[in-house]
Amino acid sequence: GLKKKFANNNGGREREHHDDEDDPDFLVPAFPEDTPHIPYKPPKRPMEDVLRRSLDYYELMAKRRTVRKFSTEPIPQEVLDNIVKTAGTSPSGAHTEPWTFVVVQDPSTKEAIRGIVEEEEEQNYARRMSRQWVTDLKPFATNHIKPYLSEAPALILVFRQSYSWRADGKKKMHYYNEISVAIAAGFLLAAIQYCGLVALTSTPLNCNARLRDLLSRPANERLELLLPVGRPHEEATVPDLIRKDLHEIMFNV
Ligand code: IYR
Repeated sequence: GLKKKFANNNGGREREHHDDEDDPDFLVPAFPEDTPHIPYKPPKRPMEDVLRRSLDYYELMAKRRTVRKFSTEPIPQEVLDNIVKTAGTSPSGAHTEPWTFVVVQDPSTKEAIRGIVEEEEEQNYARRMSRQWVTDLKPFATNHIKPYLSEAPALILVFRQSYSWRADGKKKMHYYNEISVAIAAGFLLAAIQYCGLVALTSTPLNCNARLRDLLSRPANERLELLLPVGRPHEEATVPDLIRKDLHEIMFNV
């Protein structure tokens, strides 16, 4: 019952109450209930600095574009480490951190991924996507042939964990895992833009099972995004898109 709910406040690291283990009502938090709360004092910037930084960051992010033709120039491992670390700073439901980033630089694995994605995308374009959907993609000049999957120096595959297993063997629920991974993907794209690289935000339809198997990911993980990352090819072009105006996306009350 309730009185037992938080009887063990050590987060299950040590289990003294062995009698309670079989009791389905015996609950302990996923991490310690006695986690200390510590002061948080980020530097207090003058408001004119806040204004300038808000504009600077907007201008940087407004230059981000999805690129579909990549240079093969390798990315230093440390850069990949840093952008994935940045993605890992994202907020998540109950701090469950429900993401896994698989970074593929190995040429034969990239080829294998390309083979799987091209095979599935051929079916997608031919049958699985609606004719309206395929028509809506015409301005983007995409098709099932994906040279960037072998040419980009790195592919970052973003997996979403809907649950995980605690050290004490209990199933750990990942609350809000979808939005948590979506936010982390936003952090990753922003990190890629800030450091001066480019990416293609792709969502390979129907590739989850085959890519999960190829990369030996467990059953609690699902592929959400596949991001080729690198420098743009010298001949890369992008469609001349226009973004919505502020008054179309913002309403002040
Ligand atoms: N996944 C396919 C199709 C595709 C779908 C959308 I929505 C896009 O914005 C772009 C492509 C592909 O990668 O070609």
